[in-house]
Amino acid sequence: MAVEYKFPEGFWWGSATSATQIEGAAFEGGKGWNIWDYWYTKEPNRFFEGVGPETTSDFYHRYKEDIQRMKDIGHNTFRLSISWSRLIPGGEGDVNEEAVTFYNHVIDELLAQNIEPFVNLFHFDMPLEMQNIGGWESRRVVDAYTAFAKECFKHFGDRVSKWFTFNEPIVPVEGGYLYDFHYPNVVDFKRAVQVAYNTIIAHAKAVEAFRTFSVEDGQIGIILNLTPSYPRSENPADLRASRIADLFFNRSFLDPSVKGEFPKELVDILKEHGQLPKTEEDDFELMKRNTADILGVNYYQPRRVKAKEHLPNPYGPFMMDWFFDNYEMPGRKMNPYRGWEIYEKGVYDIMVNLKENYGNIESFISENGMGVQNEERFIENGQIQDDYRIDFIREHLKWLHKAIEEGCNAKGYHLWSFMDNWSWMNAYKNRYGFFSVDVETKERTAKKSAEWIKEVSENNGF
Ligand code: BGP
Repeated sequence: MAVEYKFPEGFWWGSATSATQIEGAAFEGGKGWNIWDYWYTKEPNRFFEGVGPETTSDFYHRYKEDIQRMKDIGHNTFRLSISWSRLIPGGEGDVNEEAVTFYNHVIDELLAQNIEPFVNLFHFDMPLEMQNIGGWESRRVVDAYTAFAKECFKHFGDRVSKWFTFNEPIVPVEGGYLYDFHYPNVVDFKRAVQVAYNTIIAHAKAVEAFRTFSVEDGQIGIILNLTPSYPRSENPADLRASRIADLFFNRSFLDPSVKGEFPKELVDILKEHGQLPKTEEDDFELMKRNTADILGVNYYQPRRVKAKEHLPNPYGPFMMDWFFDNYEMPGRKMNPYRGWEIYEKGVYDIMVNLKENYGNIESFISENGMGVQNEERFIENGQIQDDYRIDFIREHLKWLHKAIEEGCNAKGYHLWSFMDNWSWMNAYKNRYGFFSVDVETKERTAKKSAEWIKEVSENNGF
Protein backbone atom coordinates (compact mmCIF):
# COMPACT_ATOMS: atom_id res chain seq x y z
CA MET A 1 0.00 0.00 0.00
CA ALA A 2 1.34 3.41 -0.93
CA VAL A 3 1.54 5.50 2.21
CA GLU A 4 0.82 9.14 1.53
CA TYR A 5 0.55 10.26 5.15
CA LYS A 6 3.51 8.69 6.90
CA PHE A 7 3.95 9.42 10.62
CA PRO A 8 7.30 9.72 12.41
CA GLU A 9 8.88 6.55 13.63
CA GLY A 10 7.65 5.47 17.06
CA PHE A 11 4.34 7.31 16.68
CA TRP A 12 1.90 6.31 19.44
CA TRP A 13 -1.17 4.52 18.11
CA GLY A 14 -3.75 3.60 20.66
CA SER A 15 -6.90 4.47 22.51
CA ALA A 16 -8.05 5.92 25.80
CA THR A 17 -10.33 4.72 28.57
CA SER A 18 -11.03 5.46 32.22
CA ALA A 19 -11.53 3.23 35.25
CA THR A 20 -15.14 4.07 36.11
CA GLN A 21 -16.16 3.82 32.47
CA ILE A 22 -14.78 0.37 31.69
CA GLU A 23 -13.86 -1.59 34.82
CA GLY A 24 -17.22 -2.30 36.37
CA ALA A 25 -16.79 -4.37 39.56
CA ALA A 26 -17.81 -1.20 41.36
CA PHE A 27 -18.56 -3.08 44.57
CA GLU A 28 -15.94 -5.81 44.20
CA GLY A 29 -12.27 -6.29 44.94
CA GLY A 30 -12.36 -4.09 48.02
CA LYS A 31 -13.20 -0.93 46.07
CA GLY A 32 -14.72 1.96 48.00
CA TRP A 33 -17.55 4.10 46.67
CA ASN A 34 -16.91 7.03 44.43
CA ILE A 35 -19.33 9.86 43.68
CA TRP A 36 -20.76 7.99 40.68
CA ASP A 37 -21.65 4.89 42.67
CA TYR A 38 -23.37 7.12 45.19
CA TRP A 39 -25.12 9.51 42.83
CA TYR A 40 -26.47 6.64 40.75
CA THR A 41 -27.88 4.98 43.87
CA LYS A 42 -29.53 8.25 44.83
CA GLU A 43 -30.86 9.40 41.47
CA PRO A 44 -30.79 6.54 38.94
CA ASN A 45 -33.26 8.34 36.70
CA ARG A 46 -30.72 10.97 35.80
CA PHE A 47 -28.69 8.36 33.93
CA PHE A 48 -29.53 7.41 30.35
CA GLU A 49 -31.94 4.46 30.38
CA GLY A 50 -31.25 4.15 34.11
CA VAL A 51 -27.91 2.39 33.53
CA GLY A 52 -25.31 2.83 36.28
CA PRO A 53 -21.59 2.13 36.74
CA GLU A 54 -21.79 -1.22 38.61
CA THR A 55 -20.67 -3.43 35.74
CA THR A 56 -19.99 -1.13 32.76
CA SER A 57 -17.87 -3.01 30.19
CA ASP A 58 -16.42 -5.40 32.76
CA PHE A 59 -12.76 -4.77 31.96
CA TYR A 60 -12.00 -5.80 35.54
CA HIS A 61 -12.67 -9.41 34.59
CA ARG A 62 -11.88 -9.28 30.88
CA TYR A 63 -8.70 -7.22 30.73
CA LYS A 64 -6.63 -10.08 29.38
CA GLU A 65 -8.75 -10.72 26.32
CA ASP A 66 -9.15 -6.95 25.80
CA ILE A 67 -5.40 -6.41 25.81
CA GLN A 68 -5.13 -9.19 23.24
CA ARG A 69 -7.63 -7.24 21.12
CA MET A 70 -5.52 -4.11 21.48
CA LYS A 71 -2.54 -6.05 20.24
CA ASP A 72 -4.59 -7.46 17.37
CA ILE A 73 -5.46 -4.00 16.09
CA GLY A 74 -1.92 -2.68 16.25
CA HIS A 75 -1.92 -0.60 19.46
CA ASN A 76 1.52 0.27 20.78
CA THR A 77 0.13 2.43 23.61
CA PHE A 78 -3.03 2.45 25.71
CA ARG A 79 -4.44 4.84 28.32
CA LEU A 80 -6.14 3.65 31.45
CA SER A 81 -6.83 5.39 34.72
CA ILE A 82 -6.28 4.11 38.23
CA SER A 83 -9.38 4.32 40.34
CA TRP A 84 -8.52 6.21 43.52
CA SER A 85 -11.39 4.59 45.42
CA ARG A 86 -10.20 1.14 44.31
CA LEU A 87 -6.58 1.72 45.34
CA ILE A 88 -7.38 3.57 48.56
CA PRO A 89 -10.99 2.90 49.52
CA GLY A 90 -12.24 5.97 51.31
CA GLY A 91 -9.55 8.10 49.66
CA GLU A 92 -7.20 8.25 52.65
CA GLY A 93 -5.41 5.53 54.58
CA ASP A 94 -4.41 2.00 53.69
CA VAL A 95 -3.80 0.71 50.22
CA ASN A 96 -6.10 -2.09 49.00
CA GLU A 97 -3.81 -4.97 48.03
CA GLU A 98 -6.39 -6.47 45.68
CA ALA A 99 -6.29 -3.27 43.66
CA VAL A 100 -2.49 -3.34 43.51
CA THR A 101 -2.71 -6.89 42.20
CA PHE A 102 -5.32 -5.95 39.60
CA TYR A 103 -3.38 -2.97 38.22
CA ASN A 104 -0.14 -4.98 38.31
CA HIS A 105 -1.78 -7.64 36.16
CA VAL A 106 -3.09 -5.09 33.69
CA ILE A 107 0.25 -3.29 33.41
CA ASP A 108 2.22 -6.52 33.10
CA GLU A 109 -0.14 -7.85 30.47
CA LEU A 110 0.16 -4.64 28.44
CA LEU A 111 3.95 -4.77 28.63
CA ALA A 112 3.97 -8.45 27.68
CA GLN A 113 2.11 -7.44 24.51
CA ASN A 114 4.50 -4.53 23.86
CA ILE A 115 1.83 -1.95 24.57
CA GLU A 116 3.04 0.98 26.61
CA PRO A 117 0.64 1.93 29.41
CA PHE A 118 -0.22 5.63 29.77
CA VAL A 119 -1.58 6.00 33.27
CA ASN A 120 -3.93 8.74 34.41
CA LEU A 121 -4.65 9.39 38.09
CA PHE A 122 -7.99 11.15 38.06
CA HIS A 123 -10.84 10.86 35.61
CA PHE A 124 -13.89 12.43 37.33
CA ASP A 125 -14.00 9.72 40.05
CA MET A 126 -13.76 11.38 43.46
CA PRO A 127 -14.00 8.90 46.36
CA LEU A 128 -17.29 9.54 48.16
CA GLU A 129 -15.67 10.14 51.56
CA MET A 130 -13.43 12.77 50.00
CA GLN A 131 -16.43 14.50 48.43
CA ASN A 132 -18.17 14.40 51.80
CA ILE A 133 -15.39 16.46 53.35
CA GLY A 134 -15.50 19.05 50.57
CA GLY A 135 -14.06 17.44 47.44
CA TRP A 136 -11.70 19.73 45.56
CA GLU A 137 -12.80 22.67 47.70
CA SER A 138 -10.79 21.11 50.53
CA ARG A 139 -7.02 21.25 50.96
CA ARG A 140 -7.18 18.02 52.93
CA VAL A 141 -8.49 16.34 49.77
CA VAL A 142 -5.64 17.88 47.77
CA ASP A 143 -3.20 16.28 50.22
CA ALA A 144 -5.05 12.95 50.12
CA TYR A 145 -4.83 12.99 46.32
CA THR A 146 -1.10 13.70 46.52
CA ALA A 147 -0.67 10.72 48.85
CA PHE A 148 -2.65 8.56 46.41
CA ALA A 149 -0.43 9.73 43.54
CA LYS A 150 2.67 8.76 45.54
CA GLU A 151 1.28 5.28 46.14
CA CYS A 152 0.74 4.91 42.40
CA PHE A 153 4.31 5.99 41.59
CA LYS A 154 5.60 3.67 44.29
CA HIS A 155 3.68 0.59 43.14
CA PHE A 156 3.72 1.03 39.38
CA GLY A 157 6.48 3.54 38.60
CA ASP A 158 9.02 0.76 38.00
CA ARG A 159 7.11 -0.18 34.82
CA VAL A 160 5.05 2.84 33.84
CA SER A 161 6.84 5.87 32.48
CA LYS A 162 3.98 8.02 31.13
CA TRP A 163 1.88 9.56 33.88
CA PHE A 164 -0.96 12.07 33.87
CA THR A 165 -2.35 13.85 36.90
CA PHE A 166 -5.84 14.65 35.56
CA ASN A 167 -8.10 14.10 32.61
CA GLU A 168 -10.13 17.17 31.64
CA PRO A 169 -9.99 18.81 35.07
CA ILE A 170 -12.39 21.53 33.92
CA VAL A 171 -15.20 19.01 33.47
CA PRO A 172 -15.81 18.30 37.18
CA VAL A 173 -15.76 22.08 37.68
CA GLU A 174 -18.43 22.60 35.05
CA GLY A 175 -20.38 19.44 35.87
CA GLY A 176 -20.21 19.57 39.65
CA TYR A 177 -20.24 23.33 40.32
CA LEU A 178 -21.73 25.18 37.34
CA TYR A 179 -24.08 23.17 35.16
CA ASP A 180 -25.37 20.28 37.27
CA PHE A 181 -24.19 17.22 35.37
CA HIS A 182 -21.83 15.75 38.00
CA TYR A 183 -22.31 15.22 41.73
CA PRO A 184 -22.38 17.30 44.02
CA ASN A 185 -24.70 19.30 41.70
CA VAL A 186 -23.76 22.71 43.05
CA VAL A 187 -24.29 25.83 40.93
CA ASP A 188 -21.99 28.52 42.28
CA PHE A 189 -19.30 30.32 40.30
CA LYS A 190 -17.10 31.24 43.22
CA ARG A 191 -17.01 27.68 44.52
CA ALA A 192 -16.28 26.51 40.98
CA VAL A 193 -13.24 28.80 40.87
CA GLN A 194 -11.98 27.33 44.14
CA VAL A 195 -12.40 23.81 42.81
CA ALA A 196 -10.50 24.67 39.62
CA TYR A 197 -7.74 26.39 41.57
CA ASN A 198 -7.29 23.55 44.05
CA THR A 199 -7.16 21.06 41.19
CA ILE A 200 -4.21 22.94 39.75
CA ILE A 201 -2.53 22.86 43.17
CA ALA A 202 -3.17 19.10 43.35
CA HIS A 203 -1.64 18.72 39.89
CA ALA A 204 1.47 20.67 40.91
CA LYS A 205 1.84 18.68 44.14
CA ALA A 206 1.59 15.37 42.28
CA VAL A 207 4.19 16.55 39.75
CA GLU A 208 6.50 17.55 42.60
CA ALA A 209 6.03 14.16 44.27
CA PHE A 210 6.75 12.42 40.96
CA ARG A 211 10.02 14.25 40.55
CA THR A 212 11.28 13.07 43.91
CA PHE A 213 10.83 9.49 42.65
CA SER A 214 13.30 8.15 40.17
CA VAL A 215 11.04 6.76 37.48
CA GLU A 216 13.48 5.98 34.70
CA ASP A 217 12.78 8.11 31.60
CA GLY A 218 9.55 9.05 33.34
CA GLN A 219 7.38 11.90 32.21
CA ILE A 220 4.40 13.44 33.89
CA GLY A 221 1.77 15.71 32.44
CA ILE A 222 -1.89 16.52 32.27
CA ILE A 223 -4.70 15.85 29.80
CA LEU A 224 -6.83 18.84 28.84
CA ASN A 225 -9.90 19.12 26.66
CA LEU A 226 -9.01 22.04 24.45
CA THR A 227 -11.78 23.70 22.49
CA PRO A 228 -10.23 26.25 20.15
CA SER A 229 -12.32 29.38 20.23
CA TYR A 230 -13.31 30.96 16.91
CA PRO A 231 -15.00 34.38 16.75
CA ARG A 232 -18.04 34.98 14.53
CA SER A 233 -16.23 37.86 12.81
CA GLU A 234 -13.17 40.05 13.03
CA ASN A 235 -15.12 42.82 14.68
CA PRO A 236 -13.56 43.83 18.03
CA ALA A 237 -16.56 42.80 20.14
CA ASP A 238 -16.57 39.29 18.66
CA LEU A 239 -12.80 39.01 18.99
CA ARG A 240 -12.97 40.00 22.65
CA ALA A 241 -15.80 37.51 23.30
CA SER A 242 -13.73 34.75 21.76
CA ARG A 243 -10.61 35.70 23.67
CA ILE A 244 -12.48 35.60 26.99
CA ALA A 245 -14.07 32.23 26.20
CA ASP A 246 -10.56 30.96 25.47
CA LEU A 247 -9.35 32.30 28.83
CA PHE A 248 -12.10 30.54 30.78
CA PHE A 249 -12.27 27.25 28.92
CA ASN A 250 -8.70 26.64 27.75
CA ARG A 251 -6.13 28.92 29.30
CA SER A 252 -7.49 28.57 32.85
CA PHE A 253 -5.78 25.14 32.98
CA LEU A 254 -3.36 25.27 30.07
CA ASP A 255 -1.36 28.25 31.31
CA PRO A 256 -0.83 27.16 34.91
CA SER A 257 -0.02 23.56 33.99
CA VAL A 258 2.37 24.35 31.12
CA LYS A 259 3.68 27.83 32.00
CA GLY A 260 3.23 27.73 35.74
CA GLU A 261 1.05 30.83 35.98
CA PHE A 262 -2.51 32.02 35.35
CA PRO A 263 -3.17 34.46 32.51
CA LYS A 264 -3.21 37.99 33.91
CA GLU A 265 -6.33 38.96 32.01
CA LEU A 266 -8.25 36.08 33.60
CA VAL A 267 -7.08 37.00 37.09
CA ASP A 268 -8.07 40.63 36.46
CA ILE A 269 -11.59 39.64 35.42
CA LEU A 270 -12.05 37.42 38.47
CA LYS A 271 -10.70 40.15 40.73
CA GLU A 272 -12.94 42.82 39.27
CA HIS A 273 -15.98 40.64 39.94
CA GLY A 274 -14.94 39.48 43.41
CA GLN A 275 -14.39 35.86 42.33
CA LEU A 276 -10.78 35.17 43.29
CA PRO A 277 -10.14 31.89 45.15
CA LYS A 278 -8.45 31.44 48.51
CA THR A 279 -4.75 30.82 48.04
CA GLU A 280 -1.85 29.77 50.26
CA GLU A 281 1.61 31.21 50.53
CA ASP A 282 3.74 28.75 48.57
CA ASP A 283 1.10 28.12 45.84
CA PHE A 284 2.55 30.28 43.11
CA GLU A 285 6.10 29.03 43.59
CA LEU A 286 4.80 25.46 43.67
CA MET A 287 3.03 25.94 40.33
CA LYS A 288 6.06 27.60 38.78
CA ARG A 289 8.43 24.78 39.67
CA ASN A 290 6.09 21.96 38.62
CA THR A 291 5.02 22.45 35.04
CA ALA A 292 4.08 19.49 32.87
CA ASP A 293 6.57 17.52 30.76
CA ILE A 294 3.89 16.35 28.38
CA LEU A 295 0.40 17.45 27.40
CA GLY A 296 -2.48 15.24 26.33
CA VAL A 297 -4.98 17.04 24.13
CA ASN A 298 -8.57 15.85 24.03
CA TYR A 299 -10.21 17.39 21.01
CA TYR A 300 -13.80 16.81 19.96
CA GLN A 301 -15.17 20.09 18.73
CA PRO A 302 -14.40 23.82 18.49
CA ARG A 303 -16.18 26.63 20.30
CA ARG A 304 -17.71 29.33 18.12
CA VAL A 305 -18.38 32.56 19.87
CA LYS A 306 -20.02 35.92 19.31
CA ALA A 307 -20.33 39.09 21.36
CA LYS A 308 -23.17 39.19 23.88
CA GLU A 309 -26.36 40.41 22.32
CA HIS A 310 -28.08 41.36 25.58
CA LEU A 311 -26.19 42.71 28.54
CA PRO A 312 -26.32 40.38 31.55
CA ASN A 313 -28.36 41.29 34.60
CA PRO A 314 -25.72 42.98 36.81
CA TYR A 315 -27.60 41.80 39.92
CA GLY A 316 -27.75 38.17 38.78
CA PRO A 317 -25.09 35.63 39.79
CA PHE A 318 -21.74 35.96 38.03
CA MET A 319 -21.17 33.52 35.17
CA MET A 320 -18.52 33.37 32.49
CA ASP A 321 -21.18 33.60 29.82
CA TRP A 322 -21.66 37.24 30.84
CA PHE A 323 -18.95 37.83 28.25
CA PHE A 324 -19.96 35.87 25.18
CA ASP A 325 -22.69 33.90 23.45
CA ASN A 326 -22.21 30.65 21.62
CA TYR A 327 -22.56 31.01 17.90
CA GLU A 328 -24.05 28.46 15.54
CA MET A 329 -22.10 29.11 12.40
CA PRO A 330 -24.25 28.55 9.32
CA GLY A 331 -23.08 25.60 7.27
CA ARG A 332 -20.85 24.10 9.94
CA LYS A 333 -20.40 20.36 9.63
CA MET A 334 -22.17 18.36 12.32
CA ASN A 335 -21.95 14.82 13.60
CA PRO A 336 -25.60 13.92 13.00
CA TYR A 337 -25.44 11.03 15.49
CA ARG A 338 -24.27 13.01 18.53
CA GLY A 339 -24.89 16.67 17.76
CA TRP A 340 -21.34 18.00 18.02
CA GLU A 341 -19.64 20.05 15.33
CA ILE A 342 -16.89 18.34 13.35
CA TYR A 343 -14.02 20.66 12.50
CA GLU A 344 -10.90 18.67 11.72
CA LYS A 345 -8.60 21.67 11.31
CA GLY A 346 -9.04 22.34 15.04
CA VAL A 347 -6.34 19.72 15.69
CA TYR A 348 -3.88 21.71 13.62
CA ASP A 349 -4.80 25.04 15.22
CA ILE A 350 -4.29 23.59 18.69
CA MET A 351 -0.89 22.16 17.79
CA VAL A 352 0.29 25.39 16.16
CA ASN A 353 -0.80 27.32 19.25
CA LEU A 354 1.19 24.94 21.48
CA LYS A 355 4.21 25.40 19.24
CA GLU A 356 4.01 29.17 19.13
CA ASN A 357 2.84 30.01 22.62
CA TYR A 358 3.63 27.04 24.88
CA GLY A 359 7.26 26.25 24.09
CA ASN A 360 6.26 23.47 21.67
CA ILE A 361 5.66 21.16 24.62
CA GLU A 362 5.63 17.45 23.77
CA SER A 363 2.02 16.51 23.19
CA PHE A 364 -0.33 14.01 21.61
CA ILE A 365 -4.00 13.68 20.80
CA SER A 366 -5.14 11.86 23.91
CA GLU A 367 -8.84 11.74 22.93
CA ASN A 368 -10.67 12.37 19.70
CA GLY A 369 -13.63 10.41 18.52
CA MET A 370 -17.09 10.22 17.18
CA GLY A 371 -20.03 9.36 19.40
CA VAL A 372 -22.94 7.64 17.69
CA GLN A 373 -26.38 6.88 19.09
CA ASN A 374 -28.13 3.62 18.19
CA GLU A 375 -25.08 2.40 16.36
CA GLU A 376 -26.63 -1.05 15.83
CA ARG A 377 -28.45 0.48 12.86
CA PHE A 378 -25.17 0.27 10.95
CA ILE A 379 -24.70 -3.48 11.42
CA GLU A 380 -24.21 -5.44 8.23
CA ASN A 381 -23.01 -9.04 8.21
CA GLY A 382 -22.71 -8.96 11.97
CA GLN A 383 -20.34 -5.97 12.05
CA ILE A 384 -20.87 -2.24 12.56
CA GLN A 385 -19.82 -0.58 9.30
CA ASP A 386 -18.59 2.66 10.83
CA ASP A 387 -17.20 4.31 7.72
CA TYR A 388 -18.20 7.69 9.23
CA ARG A 389 -15.73 7.00 12.09
CA ILE A 390 -12.97 5.99 9.70
CA ASP A 391 -13.48 9.26 7.78
CA PHE A 392 -13.56 11.20 11.03
CA ILE A 393 -10.25 9.74 12.25
CA ARG A 394 -8.55 9.99 8.87
CA GLU A 395 -9.42 13.66 8.37
CA HIS A 396 -8.21 14.58 11.85
CA LEU A 397 -5.02 12.61 11.28
CA LYS A 398 -4.34 14.52 8.06
CA TRP A 399 -4.33 17.80 9.99
CA LEU A 400 -2.19 16.28 12.72
CA HIS A 401 0.24 15.11 10.07
CA LYS A 402 0.46 18.61 8.61
CA ALA A 403 1.14 20.06 12.06
CA ILE A 404 3.95 17.56 12.60
CA GLU A 405 5.45 18.37 9.19
CA GLU A 406 5.51 22.00 10.25
CA GLY A 407 7.48 21.19 13.36
CA CYS A 408 4.78 20.68 16.02
CA ASN A 409 5.85 18.29 18.74
CA ALA A 410 2.93 15.85 18.49
CA LYS A 411 3.81 12.25 19.24
CA GLY A 412 0.65 10.20 18.90
CA TYR A 413 -3.05 9.68 18.45
CA HIS A 414 -5.45 7.95 20.82
CA LEU A 415 -9.05 7.38 19.90
CA TRP A 416 -11.78 7.73 22.46
CA SER A 417 -12.25 4.87 22.92
CA PHE A 418 -10.99 1.31 22.77
CA MET A 419 -14.51 -0.07 23.27
CA ASP A 420 -17.98 1.28 23.90
CA ASN A 421 -18.23 2.30 27.52
CA TRP A 422 -20.30 3.89 30.25
CA SER A 423 -20.17 7.65 29.81
CA TRP A 424 -21.38 9.23 33.07
CA MET A 425 -24.94 10.58 32.80
CA ASN A 426 -25.01 9.55 29.15
CA ALA A 427 -24.28 5.93 30.14
CA TYR A 428 -24.20 3.88 26.90
CA LYS A 429 -26.00 6.46 24.76
CA ASN A 430 -23.11 7.57 22.54
CA ARG A 431 -20.91 4.75 21.29
CA TYR A 432 -17.25 5.52 20.60
CA GLY A 433 -15.31 2.26 20.51
CA PHE A 434 -13.26 0.37 17.96
CA PHE A 435 -15.15 -2.53 19.55
CA SER A 436 -18.85 -2.55 20.24
CA VAL A 437 -19.99 -3.91 23.58
CA ASP A 438 -23.31 -5.60 24.18
CA VAL A 439 -24.55 -3.97 27.38
CA GLU A 440 -26.24 -7.18 28.56
CA THR A 441 -23.78 -9.92 27.63
CA LYS A 442 -20.62 -7.74 27.50
CA GLU A 443 -19.70 -9.42 24.26
CA ARG A 444 -17.21 -7.42 22.17
CA THR A 445 -17.27 -7.22 18.38
CA ALA A 446 -14.72 -5.42 16.22
CA LYS A 447 -16.19 -2.58 14.17
CA LYS A 448 -14.91 -1.87 10.68
CA SER A 449 -12.79 0.96 12.11
CA ALA A 450 -10.85 -1.59 14.19
CA GLU A 451 -9.70 -3.32 11.01
CA TRP A 452 -8.85 0.02 9.44
CA ILE A 453 -6.77 1.27 12.39
CA LYS A 454 -4.84 -1.99 12.44
CA GLU A 455 -3.67 -1.32 8.90
CA VAL A 456 -2.89 2.32 9.65
CA SER A 457 -0.89 1.45 12.77
CA GLU A 458 1.03 -1.29 11.00
CA ASN A 459 1.90 1.01 8.09
CA ASN A 460 2.48 3.93 10.45
CA GLY A 461 0.27 5.96 8.15
CA PHE A 462 -2.23 5.64 5.35
C1 BGP B 1 -14.87 13.12 27.17
C2 BGP B 1 -14.48 12.36 28.42
C3 BGP B 1 -14.75 10.90 28.33
C4 BGP B 1 -15.98 10.51 27.51
C5 BGP B 1 -16.26 11.40 26.28
C6 BGP B 1 -17.59 11.14 25.59
O1 BGP B 1 -14.99 14.49 27.44
O2 BGP B 1 -13.11 12.49 28.76
O3 BGP B 1 -14.78 10.40 29.64
O4 BGP B 1 -17.06 10.28 28.30
O5 BGP B 1 -16.12 12.75 26.62
O6 BGP B 1 -18.68 11.81 26.10
P1 BGP B 1 -20.20 11.57 25.69
O7 BGP B 1 -20.52 10.14 25.96
O8 BGP B 1 -21.00 12.50 26.53
O9 BGP B 1 -20.37 11.87 24.23
